[in-house]
Amino acid sequence: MPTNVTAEYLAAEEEYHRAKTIPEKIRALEKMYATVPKHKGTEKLRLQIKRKLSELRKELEKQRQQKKSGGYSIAVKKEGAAQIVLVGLPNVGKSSLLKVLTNVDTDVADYAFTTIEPIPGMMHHRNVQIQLVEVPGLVEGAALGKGMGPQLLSVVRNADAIAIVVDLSHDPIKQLETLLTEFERAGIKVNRRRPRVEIKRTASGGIIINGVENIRGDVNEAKRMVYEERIHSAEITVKEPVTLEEFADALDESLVWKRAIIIANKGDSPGSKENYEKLVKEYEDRFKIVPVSAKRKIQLDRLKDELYELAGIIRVFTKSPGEDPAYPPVALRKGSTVMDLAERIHKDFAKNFRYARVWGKSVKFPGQRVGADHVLEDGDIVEIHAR
Ligand SMILES: Nc1nc2c(ncn2[C@@H]2O[C@H](COP(=O)(O)OP(=O)(O)OP(=O)(O)O)[C@@H](O)[C@H]2O)c(=O)[nH]1
Ligand SMILES: [Mg+2]
Repeated sequence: MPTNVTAEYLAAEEEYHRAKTIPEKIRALEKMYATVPKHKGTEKLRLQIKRKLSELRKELEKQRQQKKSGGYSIAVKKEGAAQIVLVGLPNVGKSSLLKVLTNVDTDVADYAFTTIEPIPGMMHHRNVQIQLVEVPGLVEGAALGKGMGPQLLSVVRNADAIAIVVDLSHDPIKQLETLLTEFERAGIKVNRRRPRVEIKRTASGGIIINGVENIRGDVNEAKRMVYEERIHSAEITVKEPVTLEEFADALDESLVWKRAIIIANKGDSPGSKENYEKLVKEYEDRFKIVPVSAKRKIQLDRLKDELYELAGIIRVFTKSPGEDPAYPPVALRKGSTVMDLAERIHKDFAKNFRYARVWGKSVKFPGQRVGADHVLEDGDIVEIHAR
């Protein structure tokens, strides 16, 4: 135990030892993490706290899965080229946005919890259909079990990207802090890049770490973390400089990494200008912030453009042998494969797939023959050959 910790830290630690429930333990550990001085001498301690937090998060999720009676789930089936969730505190204007961006007619009212289940709607923009899903208002403690919190956050975990909605008639910083805390508690990393550490599990051979020089810290500690994750045989490649904390994040398979923007709504209300400026000052490095008014329909075209960007759409053209590419192109998410395309066109196509020929940025030469796992790029032309 480092001797140079603060009184606040010691109080949090005592709280942790007194804590009985998992949520109480998590809250105490979060305080410990926030109050431990950040320097080399406390690195191990910080890693231990993070590890404990991660374990408790998984335990909480396990308990929830076991309790879930009757298979009740509020998952929203994905439709369109991508699914983006609209999340925020209650009453910030999520339904109002859904109404002006999609064809969905849903209830809007000036009180919290008007919406009590996720509501999907389809946004058409630049010839692409993007699914928007309003997630009922999140509150502090949602991830720790408050209300429907855990189910709501699992809808967020499943989405392709996140649009965080804040209300500019109130302090947006507080709203954002609450939401980011709940995301963190739910293992959702927003606008953080997954550290480039590749883990290939192997049947035998123990742990091999390539690129150890990229680990900014004690390599033995890194190895210990691998064993603690119950990985006994794997080839791990550290492709960029990482701290031990980043290395731990890369190993933690319970984390999800999502792209997000902030929709700053109610830009028409008194005090919104000052609140917007505060928000920009604090968060513009990490988030694209789009000020709008759902009520007065201000800046909605720009918002649609930003949501389209967020969705990470590529368009690919399909063609039959000996013919020109077909129009319109098919919209897919970045990172989609030839098989994703085949599935979108027809399930028989996917089932009877043999190979494809591709022209465009994703291949070395025109008409190159590729397999089902080939990753496509924007503007590619694809000829699928099936039985
Ligand atoms: N001034 C102003 N009010 C807005 C705007 N957008 C929504 N509102 C009002 O804010 C209140 C809440 O709007 P909703 O769209 O129901 O908000 P919500 O986030 O879906 O609320 P819950 O579903 O209860 O969490 C309503 O009274 C809306 O009229 C806006 O751009 N400007
Ligand atoms: Mg609503």
